[in-house]
Amino acid sequence: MFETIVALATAPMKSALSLIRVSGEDSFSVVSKCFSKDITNIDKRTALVGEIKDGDKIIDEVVIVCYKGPKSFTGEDLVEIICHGSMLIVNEIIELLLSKGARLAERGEYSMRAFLNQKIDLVQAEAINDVINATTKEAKDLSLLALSGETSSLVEPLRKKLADIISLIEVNIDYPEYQDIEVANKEKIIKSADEIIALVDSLISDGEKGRIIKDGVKVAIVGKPNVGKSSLLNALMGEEKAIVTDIKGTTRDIVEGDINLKGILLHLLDTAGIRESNDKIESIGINKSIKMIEEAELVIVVLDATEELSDEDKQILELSKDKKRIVVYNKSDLLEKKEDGNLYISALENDLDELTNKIKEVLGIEDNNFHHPSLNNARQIGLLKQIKESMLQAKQDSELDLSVDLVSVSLMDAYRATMEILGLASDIDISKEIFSRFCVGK
Ligand SMILES: Nc1nc2c(ncn2[C@@H]2O[C@H](COP(=O)(O)OP(=O)(O)OP(=O)(O)O)[C@@H](O)[C@H]2O)c(=O)[nH]1
Ligand SMILES: [Mg+2]
Repeated sequence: MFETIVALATAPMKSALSLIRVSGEDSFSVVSKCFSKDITNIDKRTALVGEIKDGDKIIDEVVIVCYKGPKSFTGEDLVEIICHGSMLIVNEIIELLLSKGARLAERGEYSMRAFLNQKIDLVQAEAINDVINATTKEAKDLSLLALSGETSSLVEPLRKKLADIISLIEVNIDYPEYQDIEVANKEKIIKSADEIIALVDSLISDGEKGRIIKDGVKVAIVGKPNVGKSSLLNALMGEEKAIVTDIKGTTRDIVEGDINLKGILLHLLDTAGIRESNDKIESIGINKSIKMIEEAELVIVVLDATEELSDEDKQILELSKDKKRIVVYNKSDLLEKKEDGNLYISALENDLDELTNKIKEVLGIEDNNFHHPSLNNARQIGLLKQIKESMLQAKQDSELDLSVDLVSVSLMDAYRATMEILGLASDIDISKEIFSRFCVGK
């Protein structure tokens, strides 16, 4: 059992109402000490109107909702106090609760208790923050799927497949005398490893797309001076964010802006035109541009459609050749003849549809990625990659005819990482799976 904690759940500012949450073993008795009614014996979810009082002094008229554990968010007895939204009142109530035996909650402590009391798994706990921090509707919807537990259920088919192959091997090792048990041969292990790797690959791919929807993507706009990079940033943003002139070297520092492109948050970075320069300030800007090519997840290389490809253009194309990138020919409005296969835009005339479609295509985001759950944060994707590594190892060991004991070690690693996604204990009990392989009556 945990200590009783208290914290303001709503924003610390003046508003119509504020909500203070008290959770823990003694929360009903702590609140009873400063509420006009005794709630210590409440045994089901109950809402009450009353006063918070310090002795005889009324601090505020409030509504309280009592949640009897385990039927509460944290799984413990929990009280929500809805008071008037004045910070004076909020502080007085919290101080009073502290004096009656509660302590201030630490960051994330309510969610941690919900996790420790097994009300939610780790994927759901992580989703709470994601829902709060989402900046697009799409990101919020995706995080809600994780909060509801749908995302966690992606783990079960993976766990099941791993448990199946591990138990098959274990049974063969431990009970060689039984004739009626399926044999764990090399072919079977490799086939099963292949299936698991394919499943993990699709989870990683969906996860990476989900991460883009949730966190957005860093897009660097690069090119030599005067090709229209800043004009492109402004056109995409629909505002005059960056300075545009016909003077080469206008942009010297990075200019940033966020846009929501059909549900995908793009962090746009307009950069200084890349060229040889003796100007100290411009050179610093150019170095930053080169760094941005490395840092960005997507690079838009802007060329001037009215000019031949120059050495500077070639240098920029070389610098970005290993990146996910889109090459655009700007100023197409000045062009009489367009060549097949090139992506033309006009930042000046806001002719950008082909580019925006291409961005979505290059990022690989399809409509279903917005609606399907995915294991999409760095921790989850990292564990999926770990599982894949272990499976590749297991497969390789089998192919080399190494002992099944050794293969089993890698499979166990994969199993542990799978459970870790949900934050579940890594001590593995697959005895149920093992014994389910025996005949009835054995
Ligand atoms: N006709 C035409 N002119 C454009 C277009 N895009 C930009 N320009 C012009 O090209 C010039 C340079 O535009 P900028 O957006 O400042 O170019 P930049 O690439 O940011 O230049 P630096 O910051 O110096 O690297 C300006 O005079 C723009 O008006 C376009 O699509 N069509
Ligand atoms: Mg510029």
